Amino acid sequence: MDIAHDPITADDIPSPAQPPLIKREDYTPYAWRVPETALDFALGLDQTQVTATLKLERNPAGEASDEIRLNGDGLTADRVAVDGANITDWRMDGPDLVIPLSGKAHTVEIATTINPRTNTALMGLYASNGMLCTQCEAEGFRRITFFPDRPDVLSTYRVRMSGPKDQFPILLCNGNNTESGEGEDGTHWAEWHDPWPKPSYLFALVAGDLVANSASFTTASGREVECNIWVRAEDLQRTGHALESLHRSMKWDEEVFGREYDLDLYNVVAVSDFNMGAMENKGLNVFNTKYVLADPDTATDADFDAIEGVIGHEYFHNWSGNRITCRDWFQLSLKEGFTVLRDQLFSQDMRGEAVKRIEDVRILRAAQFPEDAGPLAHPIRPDSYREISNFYTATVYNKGAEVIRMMRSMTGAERFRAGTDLYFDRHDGEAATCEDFVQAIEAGADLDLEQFRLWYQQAGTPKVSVSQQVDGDILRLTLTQTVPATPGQPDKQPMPIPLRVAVHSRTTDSLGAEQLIVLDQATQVFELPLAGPDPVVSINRGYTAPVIVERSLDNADLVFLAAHDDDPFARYEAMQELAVGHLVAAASAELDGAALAEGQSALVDAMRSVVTDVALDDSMRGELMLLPSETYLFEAMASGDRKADPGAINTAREALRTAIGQALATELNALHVRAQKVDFDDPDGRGARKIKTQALAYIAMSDRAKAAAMAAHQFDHADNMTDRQGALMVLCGLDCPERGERLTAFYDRYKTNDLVVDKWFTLQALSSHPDVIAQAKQLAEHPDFTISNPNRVRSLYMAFAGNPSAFHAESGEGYRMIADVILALDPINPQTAARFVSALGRWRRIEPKRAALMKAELERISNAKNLSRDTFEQVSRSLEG
Ligand code: 0A1
Ligand code: ZN
Repeated sequence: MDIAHDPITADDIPSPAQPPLIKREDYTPYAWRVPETALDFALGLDQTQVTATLKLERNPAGEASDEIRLNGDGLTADRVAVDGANITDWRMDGPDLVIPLSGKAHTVEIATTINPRTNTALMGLYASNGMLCTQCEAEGFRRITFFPDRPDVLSTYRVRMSGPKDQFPILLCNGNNTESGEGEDGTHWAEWHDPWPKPSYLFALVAGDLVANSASFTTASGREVECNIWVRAEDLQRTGHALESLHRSMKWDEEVFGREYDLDLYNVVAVSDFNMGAMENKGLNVFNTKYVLADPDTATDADFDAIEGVIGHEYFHNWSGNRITCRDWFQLSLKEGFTVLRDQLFSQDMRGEAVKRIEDVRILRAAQFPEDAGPLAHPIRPDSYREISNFYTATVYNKGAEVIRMMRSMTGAERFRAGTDLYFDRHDGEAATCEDFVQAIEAGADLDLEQFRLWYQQAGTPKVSVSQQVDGDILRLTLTQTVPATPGQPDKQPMPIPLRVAVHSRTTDSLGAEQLIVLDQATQVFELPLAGPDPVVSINRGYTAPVIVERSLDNADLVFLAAHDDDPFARYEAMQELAVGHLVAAASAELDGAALAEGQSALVDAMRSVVTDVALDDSMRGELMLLPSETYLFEAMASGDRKADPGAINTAREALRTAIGQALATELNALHVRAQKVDFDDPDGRGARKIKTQALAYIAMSDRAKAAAMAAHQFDHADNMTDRQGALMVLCGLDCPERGERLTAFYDRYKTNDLVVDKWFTLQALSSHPDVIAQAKQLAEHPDFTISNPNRVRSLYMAFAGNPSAFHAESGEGYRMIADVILALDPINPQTAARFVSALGRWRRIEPKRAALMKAELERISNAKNLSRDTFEQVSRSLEG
């Protein structure tokens, strides 16, 4: 099944200002194969000389031609040789090198010179903190040397690297270190060989002054793998958790997916300048320090969890991504969606399923739902792009994972495993497509996915509306699905939506048995057995489908589900539904005084049972205590003709938090006191830390002075970062002397630790303090602020853009600040700059006054000269009709 495309669109008409649109349907195999690649690097921070030797053979599947096109980006060739003889009849076509080449097989040698120090885009070979490292996904390798820089050209690499030994004592590359030695004038060299054919995006090289935390792992078949976490010497004592997480990931993948590691060496290097979280280069992962370094004094429980998740993610890519890679970048979700699912299942097994599932759904709703409802919406397998970096999105990653999770929900874990086994068997060593994956699951797990393929084609979050009717001892559940129109896709077809459901009885307190139903038509009626009178339907339990369920349940039914449902996710969901219903109605001025009071009191009752339920584990309690975020409420409010009103949502949400804080003052105080007594190492310590800050945040809504004193006390006596940061977060929202004092104390204590200084910026940029805009402006002038480090930029400006009361300030000042940062960052680091555009891109769903201000900022950016391809694409999509 395919979605109809217009025969010709404005996108097809080339314009000098528009980077070309690359289309999935235009895929053709490359004309040459590159079975072997040899690279020689003479390393220097200001000048690195690269000599690439490519063994080439005709690809029988490729088109015949009498030349070869090698991708480049900002390169010039110092020398080109074919079969050992220098040639001069090569030409440049834009950034690419084109060499006349006929016949069947040749060796091409190309020399280039690059300057890592001036590489501020952090793609290709660049300098970070005096070391050299690479980032090649998606198209960074072409900034190092001319090459067919596309994922379907697989090659084995032999690499020689040399450089000054004092500056770069450690020389790392993919695969195994085959030889090393000393050179002249204080240089040394190392040779590396990676036996596994790989695409260029998985190439990596690191040279620097690093030390390793090492421990070997014995695989299921008894092979020893040396695992190293490489960092700067001062960070060594904060690498234990990453190393343990790596070992846990290796074991888990053997046990759960039957996948064993395939080299004798696994290196992870932490770098402070990195555009994303981490990168799965074969045998040499490069990580943002944020996802490696942790100890209880400097990292929160959430940081520890994120490290475990990202270490797992990159490790799992060794099979889902490296052994089987993508045919082209439209297939990105093949490796990313599947690997996110694998890392989610891993973390569920390590930390408990319920809380992890709630966290993942929260991320999906916060990051992916707005994307799917806005101008940047795209299917998990996009149809076109101008800059592939813009498609490393929550849709490709997180919705991609949900789509594969649905397959697993429909088959059960065992059959799903048979499907993934077949996928790994069939496609090992290949560059595959999403269609290959679907076919393997169909055959291996015995599941018909014909209609399910629509999930790969159609963008937009489906809505499922629910109505029910009792007929004797059965309940007729009528479900209707609609998939909203998205850019380029006005009409949608119904998709299979697997939903775990149960029918409970409120009056008899009995819980119905769970079953899986699959809604695959526009409207469908399901007959379900009743468990007793007053049926209450629990639907999408465990969040089996990434959809929005629309129904109007009585508050009493929702309170019942929140307190009694046997599915923990359903309890959480009922709490959220109760809060969303109330807050959207309140923000839309649909409630009179009595209705407002009734809604608040239902939520206060539900929250009371959450706060006081002794049977509830604190980690789960912490989830249930969280109200839906303002961003999620915007999505819920912006429906049909109704626009989101950030000011009204903020007012309604703050009023509800105040009501909860006031009504439950005693219970919240007791909760905080109890949690404060739990020791750090206690098995219940994590849960206690989570709820203590939640309790403080509510107390701050009703008694600011008391909360300030309690938070200052928590801060002063904290023996870990979770408590310290939690207390400081609460203080940051208050206008009190304790705020400034503790912010200074925090900075003074951690000023030499970049990751903690990032937290210090974030806490202030995220705060609900009335002067947050002025404070953020001041922070941009702080000596520790630099626009060239992505972590630091995100710590201030991503946090600010995610702070609704700051970003959506009525004056438009928040929008202006984000547009200014995009314009300032674009020439330095376009990839990171473009990531800020989506915040402004939501203008169509916001009330008219703010929408006009947001749009004006997008227009200001689009009028700027020499915009990068990255920012150009995001801004133009955001402005298009
Ligand atoms: N494949 C990596 C993500 C990644 C993508 C692009 C990058 O370029 C800056 C870096 C990392 C992952 O999924 O972890
Ligand atoms: Zn990934």
